[in-house]
Amino acid sequence: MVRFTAVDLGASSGRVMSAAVAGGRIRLREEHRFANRPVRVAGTLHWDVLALYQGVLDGLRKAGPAESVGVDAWAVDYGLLDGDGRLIGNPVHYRDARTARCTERVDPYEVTGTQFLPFNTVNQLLCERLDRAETMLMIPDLLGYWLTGTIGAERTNASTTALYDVRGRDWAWELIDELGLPRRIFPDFAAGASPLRPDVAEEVGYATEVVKVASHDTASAVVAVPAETDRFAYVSCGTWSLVGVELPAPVLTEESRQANFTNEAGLDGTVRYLRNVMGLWILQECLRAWGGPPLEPLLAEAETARAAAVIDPDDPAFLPPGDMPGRIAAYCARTGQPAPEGPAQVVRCILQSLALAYQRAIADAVRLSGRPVEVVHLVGGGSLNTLLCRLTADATGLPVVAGPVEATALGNALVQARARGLVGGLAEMRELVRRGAGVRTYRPGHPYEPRERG
Ligand code: LFR
Repeated sequence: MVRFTAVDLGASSGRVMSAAVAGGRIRLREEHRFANRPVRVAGTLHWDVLALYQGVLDGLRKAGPAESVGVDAWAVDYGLLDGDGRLIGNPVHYRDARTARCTERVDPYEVTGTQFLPFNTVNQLLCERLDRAETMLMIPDLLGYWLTGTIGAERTNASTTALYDVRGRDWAWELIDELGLPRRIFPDFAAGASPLRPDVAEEVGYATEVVKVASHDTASAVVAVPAETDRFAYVSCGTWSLVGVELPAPVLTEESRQANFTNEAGLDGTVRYLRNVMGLWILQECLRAWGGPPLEPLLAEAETARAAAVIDPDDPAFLPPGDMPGRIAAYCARTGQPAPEGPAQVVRCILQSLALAYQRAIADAVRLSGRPVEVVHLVGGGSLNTLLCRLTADATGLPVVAGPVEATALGNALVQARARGLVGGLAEMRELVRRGAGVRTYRPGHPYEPRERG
């Protein structure tokens, strides 16, 4: 048996998972979970990146020795280092309002293939004073640097900056020049592994190395989609829902730009052709506004609650943290719909609206890419939400295969296993996931088929 450690940082929590690969199977165990609590300081919303790093160290210590470690996290955010390699200030959270002031002045879709999102790295960098900055590191690369002392960029996450040339597979240097951003801050791309710094090895209790995995969490999640053919759509469903297809080459047409589809880099030169749907964030913020009631009873009530209204989850009003039930009511008033009454109806309205947004994104992805789709793979935390899975099957008219829940950590560990020669390309990785993961299939129009594997 060979053990790997997957560090997966999400918008609301960080997780350190052990993955054991043996006998053609992969099994995960959660070793440590810690909250990721953004902090508003003097009006700006920051990530508490040192607390996250501490959580990673605690997790590595608890998990114990492993063949290697991989780090993945959300996209677009970064830390800036000065000439001595020290972090300049705390990274700013992509949900901070600062980018309203500074937005990309050019639209280079044919180069970057990136959808417009107000918080894309490019817009954030245009808000920064960069005179002291020597290096920009995306969050997983920043943590990797602290663990190993080695600086290097990684393509799956770099491709979310809107400063990456998706065909040339390099930073989009001309665009960087055109925007007046300093070339020096964009590090070389690195692959392979680097050993833990000796002081870090001492702190966690063992030496190992950090492998550059597909460090954008969504890229790792797509690696672990248990698809059997290439005719699948995925919904990587957590705080965000990333909805799309996997392609061999980007789609850079004007139609695709207008539909706000992004071409993010996937493993082995694949393209994650997808759209960001606001995701369970809206539900999470409602729960927070209601004082944190348990979700299960609410979901049970929502099963039979009246679907009073439909919202567009991607309305900009739902992006920043805040009073989500109030914003839903305001949206309904604005669009002439009766507002949902009480939490169960609100939950129903959110899930129904998400399922419809998935249907639209999948239909658009199929139309714009020409890739036929026979099944929807719903992975991540949302795959546990039976009602959401059923509504998605009904909205898309396609079977929804839900799971694995921890697709991201699995994808992270699988790339490490490959670095050790334990598994081959994507098809083999997915085969391994199919053998190990419990998945459940939901067919349109049926409550669900209790077909569990694994
Ligand atoms: C999901 C994700 C999305 C990205 C968003 C912001 O966790 O990484 O792919 O668009 O977070 O970084």
